[in-house]
Amino acid sequence: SLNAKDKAAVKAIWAKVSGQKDDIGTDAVGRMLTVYPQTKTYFSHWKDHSPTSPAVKKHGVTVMAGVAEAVSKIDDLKGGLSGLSELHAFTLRVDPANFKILSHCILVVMALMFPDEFTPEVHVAMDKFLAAVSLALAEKYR
Ligand code: ZNH
Repeated sequence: SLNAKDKAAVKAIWAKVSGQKDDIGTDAVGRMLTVYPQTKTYFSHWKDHSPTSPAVKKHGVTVMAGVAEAVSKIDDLKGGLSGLSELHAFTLRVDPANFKILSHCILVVMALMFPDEFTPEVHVAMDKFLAAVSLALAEKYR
């Protein structure tokens, strides 16, 4: 799980990138739908799944608002994200395997957008953080 050093590294990189979180989210969701097209099934009501579509942008903004909330609740992700976990488990019925896929896309986009900041230390801390977020989001599934 996340140690004090990981948490500090996540907070530090988030302070640098959060101003561009909407762009990170849009690119990450666009890549998720393009690279892993099976993820489109959850968004079958959208007219356009291309990376530049307004629906992709809107959902990118939404997802990164969730990530921002997770950073603010980094000391209690399971408690802090329990409502979001219930939504994904019972209402949206998203297969939790997809959390890993989106996490991967977020990491790729951060590395591309912030190549100098994305050191191996930041990489491992963000990877552990997104895995912990995914675990917290999967908490309510049964
Ligand atoms: Zn999710 C929604 C977050 C992943 C699918 N999301 C959502 C929201 C949020 C989130 C915040 C909103 C809520 C409300 O409204 O209340 N997600 C999130 C996060 C993550 C996620 C943080 C990780 C990291 N999701 C995901 C995935 C998927 C999804 C992977 C699939 C694939 N979500 C979803 C959907 C929705 C959501 C479908 C709904 C949308 C609409 O309605 O529009």
